[in-house]
Amino acid sequence: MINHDDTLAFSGFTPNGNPKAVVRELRLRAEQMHADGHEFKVGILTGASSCQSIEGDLSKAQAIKFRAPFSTNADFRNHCNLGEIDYEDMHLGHVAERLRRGHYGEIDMAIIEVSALEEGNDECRAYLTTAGGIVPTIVRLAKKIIIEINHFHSPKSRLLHDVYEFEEYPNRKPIPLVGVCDRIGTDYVSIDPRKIVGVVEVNLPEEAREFKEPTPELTLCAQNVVDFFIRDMKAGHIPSCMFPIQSGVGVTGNAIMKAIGEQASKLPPLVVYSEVVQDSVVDLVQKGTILQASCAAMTCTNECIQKVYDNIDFFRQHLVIRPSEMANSPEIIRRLGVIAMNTALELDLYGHENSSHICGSKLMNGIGGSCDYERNGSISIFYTPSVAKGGCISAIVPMCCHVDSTEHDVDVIITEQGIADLRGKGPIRRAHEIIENCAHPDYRPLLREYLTRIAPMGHEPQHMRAALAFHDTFLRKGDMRLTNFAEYL
Ligand code: 0RQ
Repeated sequence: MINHDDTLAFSGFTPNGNPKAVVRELRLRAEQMHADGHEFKVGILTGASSCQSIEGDLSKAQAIKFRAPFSTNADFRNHCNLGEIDYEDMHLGHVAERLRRGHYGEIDMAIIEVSALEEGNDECRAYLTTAGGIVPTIVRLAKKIIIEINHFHSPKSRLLHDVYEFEEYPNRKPIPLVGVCDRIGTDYVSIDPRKIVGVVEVNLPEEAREFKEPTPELTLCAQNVVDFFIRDMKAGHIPSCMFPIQSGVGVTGNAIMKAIGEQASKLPPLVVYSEVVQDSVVDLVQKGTILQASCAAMTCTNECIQKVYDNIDFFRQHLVIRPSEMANSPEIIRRLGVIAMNTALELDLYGHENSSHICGSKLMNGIGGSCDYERNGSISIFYTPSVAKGGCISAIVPMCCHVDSTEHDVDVIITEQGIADLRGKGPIRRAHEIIENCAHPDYRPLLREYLTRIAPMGHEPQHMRAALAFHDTFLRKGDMRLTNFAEYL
């Protein structure tokens, strides 16, 4: 039923909630087709990143033609950087809308994972598992649908979901969500039974990620995040009840949330409005440190997911899973005053941020939902350790080699060195704040030299040959500390 050149859309958001069985068979079919001398490549759309079976194994099988909107998979990254895959790195909050408006063409097949399916003549009700993603939209638009009923998930997962699809322009109404755990939709996704061409019953765990333990640098970053909250509350910028917080996916985001939890006695009870909740947030919800959490996916380990199912009567009162266009909606993020916190690969002297490309060309992951939140949050924070690769890379550079969030969308930068508060400051004051508070001491002399001697003129000074000297030196000599600006003058 799946053919070369088809566009496939999957349930899931991050490695959770993805279908697992059909995609594994699809990879075998692709390999067989290639061995028989036939072309076989498909387009793949998901809510966010997905799992090894979808984007890792299919890219290794050279079976992906097009992919959107996000990936965190190392194999996918490698094949993308070989130029084999047409990858649109796209704001997650925009994907459902782009689908409705036809920018990805027709969806030939939607493949979705559910914990239960209620069949009816005119409507089937599908109960989602650990993610909301883009499912309401893809099942409505797809020509055909395959459903995987995965008995690994408790049918009680339905109690976590709030399914709601936005109306399309010009008829869109205000989205009536005013509280983090409000529910404005249904607990099921409605499916036209005439489109269902297959139902597969499986019992397969999530291809979930394990997280590394926080490094001392990340623990210091988290301490600085807490100090920033306390400072801003004292200054009256953040109300004493706090704003809801968002934290990005990944090792750093998980470690920061865990460490914030450990410092929780210094803060009022927290509320999370984010696209993902990871193990750290679920643990904090259970402890009562986090009162409410809303997300598009539980990006959690299998043990953590089972814990949620085992305590569903508790978690259903504190945790809601939504479609990604809702979780990442600018309207809601702005209304709730969410504090956005995401991880940067690098930031420049004026606050431009890069989280997606290394040395200008090589894809890391993508922007995911980071810009949905950073652009629309009440406070936009990026954190990162000040150096990477044993100190050979500085996270603070004269000019970013690729920009994801611009200086206009970055309020605060936090590293293990300290906090740079960019609000209310022009470019030069920003640059001093970033160098003195966030750059690693090994790089401060070089950055000061760049700002005062190399690029001293203009409103936002940059020297067009030396601006990327850190990156060029890293590519040539493997260590940004060896930068010699004289070579670029
Ligand atoms: O590599 O471990 O080999 O030394 O980058 O990656 O440790 O996996 O950390 O999971 O927090 O990822 C920005 C990629 C961080 C992620 C990024 C190297 C460093 C290390 C770091 P090693 P880890 P994380 C919304 C949020 C964009 C999307 C987003 C990301 C590895 O957070 O994809 O925010 N963000 N989504 O050594 C070269 C540099 C580097 C560098 C670090 N400047 N150059 N390598 N590294 N800085 C959620 C959703 O969208 C669902």
